[in-house]
Amino acid sequence: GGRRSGVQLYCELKRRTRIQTVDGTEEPFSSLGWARLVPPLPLQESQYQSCAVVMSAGAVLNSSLGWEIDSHDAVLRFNAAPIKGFERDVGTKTTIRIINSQIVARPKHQFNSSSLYRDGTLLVWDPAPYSSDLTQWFEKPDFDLFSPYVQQRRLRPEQPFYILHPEFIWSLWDLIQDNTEDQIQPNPPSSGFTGILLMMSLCREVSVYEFIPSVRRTDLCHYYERYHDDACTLGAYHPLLYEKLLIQRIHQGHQDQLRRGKVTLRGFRTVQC
Ligand code: NCC
Repeated sequence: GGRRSGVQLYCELKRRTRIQTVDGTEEPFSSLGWARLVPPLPLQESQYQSCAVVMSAGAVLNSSLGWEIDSHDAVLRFNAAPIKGFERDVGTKTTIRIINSQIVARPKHQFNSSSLYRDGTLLVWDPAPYSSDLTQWFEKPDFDLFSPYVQQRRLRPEQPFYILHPEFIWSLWDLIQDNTEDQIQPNPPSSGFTGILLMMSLCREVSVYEFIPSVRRTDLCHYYERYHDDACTLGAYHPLLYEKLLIQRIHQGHQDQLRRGKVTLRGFRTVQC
């Protein structure tokens, strides 16, 4: 895959991005009665006007972006990223939270009891092997997300909670590889990239904060933790650097917006290709 214009790239992303969740229609989930376990309203049917995607990067600290983030109709956050104590920089609203399977499986995150995971819609994903069948994945996920998922659905059926389909995750990886000159590592895209494409599908307009590093760029990994590692921003396991290069190419705003840490993207619904 060679380098193409921003418009061509955008249109390819639009054409190939199809949100898919585990909906209980496929084995082994159909036999287990998951069609009645998953939320009745498909995720794909949510629609928003303006959306903010808030990355967890350390460079969010002292950004004073909170008011701007809150001015969007929907706000997407990731994993264990908190609001409390950081309102000035990250805002106060959470509409959707994407978590990886470590969050639901590892005791240290206290998924069942922590108030972090009570608000809004939850989406969990697990790095299933590329093109593995769902039964193999169900029997041997990277981190066991299935039992906590079932438990949570029974405990709090009113909170929309979905499992992102591995085919959706890997179709995004294919998109990155097909638009990158280098061979990228066969690891799934980061939660951040998945979240951006998800919101481009659900929203008319998307503001992404601190995915493309701003002038505040730092080796502080997360705004909420004293842990320093440049790999958080540039990528080690995830093809993060390549994800960032793609998103930068479809940015709609000015160059100085990028320096402030903001990428503006049009929702797929608003663009005719
Ligand atoms: O760090 P993480 O992601 O939770 O961050 C969410 C998304 O924000 C973007 N990001 C983050 C930090 C940074 N300095 N720059 C950034 O651009 C990325 O797009 C990132 O996806 C994940 O993707 O799920 C990840 O999760 C963590 C970790 O599992 C969770 O935080 C739970 O503790 C991963 N770290 C480890 O497993 C050690 C990380 O690799 C990816």
